[in-house]
Amino acid sequence: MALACSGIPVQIHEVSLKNKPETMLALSPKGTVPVLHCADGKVIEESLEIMVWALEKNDPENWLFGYESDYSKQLISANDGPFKHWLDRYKYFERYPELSQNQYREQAEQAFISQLEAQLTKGLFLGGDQPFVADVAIFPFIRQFAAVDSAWFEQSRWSKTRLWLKYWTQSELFTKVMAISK
Ligand SMILES: N[C@@H](CCC(=O)N[C@@H](CS)C(=O)NCC(=O)O)C(=O)O
Repeated sequence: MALACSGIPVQIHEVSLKNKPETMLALSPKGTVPVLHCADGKVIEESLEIMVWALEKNDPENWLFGYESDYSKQLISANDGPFKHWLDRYKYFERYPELSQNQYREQAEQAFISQLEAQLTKGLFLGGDQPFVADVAIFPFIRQFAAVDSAWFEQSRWSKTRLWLKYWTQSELFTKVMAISK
């Protein structure tokens, strides 16, 4: 979405994580996606860095506003760290029999969803009334969280988070990039 928003043309190569192409591993031995191979040969192998790289070149929606703040960093690291940890267990609870699926969900709610909800009660987006890069970096993970049990999510107490998620998943940009990547 950040690449599309910035208008930078990219070629997308979908890869199978079970059979990673040699060309990808040669560029980025750590073997995770996404990997961006820039025209000047530079390789960027962290999604957030790809977003910032693109937006630093062209940021028509001003998504980088507030990005350097401690709040923004805390939010993104809470997503990438504790929330992702509990989300994986909530999604794949069969692999982690120590707790029940509901207990994993509760951990994810406590670790992060409650913070998002409090924030989204103050403004429509995580940074206030305008979207910024953290909204775009985080919502795909909340989409995954919601999709584990959408009937539960729809009736949960997280009404502001639900609205915010709907905004992003129904946005023109998301619809466009999902169609491109199919
Ligand atoms: N912090 C990295 C995480 C990348 C990541 O872990 N991607 C997953 C897919 S969503 C992956 O490539 N996993 C490697 C594998 O499953 O072998 C980023 O944001 O780019």
